[in-house]
Amino acid sequence: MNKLIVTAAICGAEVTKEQNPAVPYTVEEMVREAKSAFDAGAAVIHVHVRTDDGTPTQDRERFRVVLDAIKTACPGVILIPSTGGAVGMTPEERLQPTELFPEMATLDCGTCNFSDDIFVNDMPTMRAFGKRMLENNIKPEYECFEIGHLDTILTMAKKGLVPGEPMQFNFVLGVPGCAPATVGNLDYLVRQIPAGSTWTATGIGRHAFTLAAAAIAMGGNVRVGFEDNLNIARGVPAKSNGELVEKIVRIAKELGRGIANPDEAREILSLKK
Ligand code: KMH
Ligand code: ZN
Repeated sequence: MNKLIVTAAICGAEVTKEQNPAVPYTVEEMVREAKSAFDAGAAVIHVHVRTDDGTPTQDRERFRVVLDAIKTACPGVILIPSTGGAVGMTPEERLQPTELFPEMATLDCGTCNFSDDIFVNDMPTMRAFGKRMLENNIKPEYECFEIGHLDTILTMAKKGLVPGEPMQFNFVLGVPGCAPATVGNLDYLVRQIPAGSTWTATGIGRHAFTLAAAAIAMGGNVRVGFEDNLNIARGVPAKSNGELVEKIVRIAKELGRGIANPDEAREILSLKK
């Protein structure tokens, strides 16, 4: 089994300081949270950005400042800026971080309910995002919230509309309104992906650590962080993203999985050095 790649989704677009005071908004807070996760063993940071008052934004210059600051604080770390942004943003708004030529970025694989909202990723949007990633030589992390999302993106890859193999999938399970975070669902999805692909599991809320434990045992990779889960245990707010990553590292060590550093993660993800 490959070493485990741990991704920290440090901020997200929906969670707030009211829910957990450690949720980062400012550049300094973003760096603090990224570094806590990196020092604990995260090789990858999934980045959303906010204005200082916490409002989600996809502003290219805000991304530039935050990504540069995290790179300085966390040498070698792999950064995956979000092209999902927050529900309600336009595709053009969401695509801004791709203008910075990151080595990876998320590409969301279909429309779905998202709690009380609808997260729109219709076919024209996905084609535009695929085209941009092909043009800018960006490796997508394919975010699948639903079973059908995987089939959609595999069909697009076959047609050359999005970057193809080796593909990296993130199965985000447990978003209210989407596929539940069960081991059965994860197993079903993993069985459909092409040989040579890599995958990550993200369990939302109270499912974060159970789904992570299953993914670690199955040979996949794990994402945790405030975007997905604010608590270190039921009813106990995590002090930092680093504390969430530390728990994953402990579980992995107990199960005999080593932790990939950024160089090893680049190798596993077939990224250019
Ligand atoms: N904020 C969610 C609506 C992504 O980063 O690509 C979408 C999201 C996915 O977080
Ligand atoms: Zn995200």
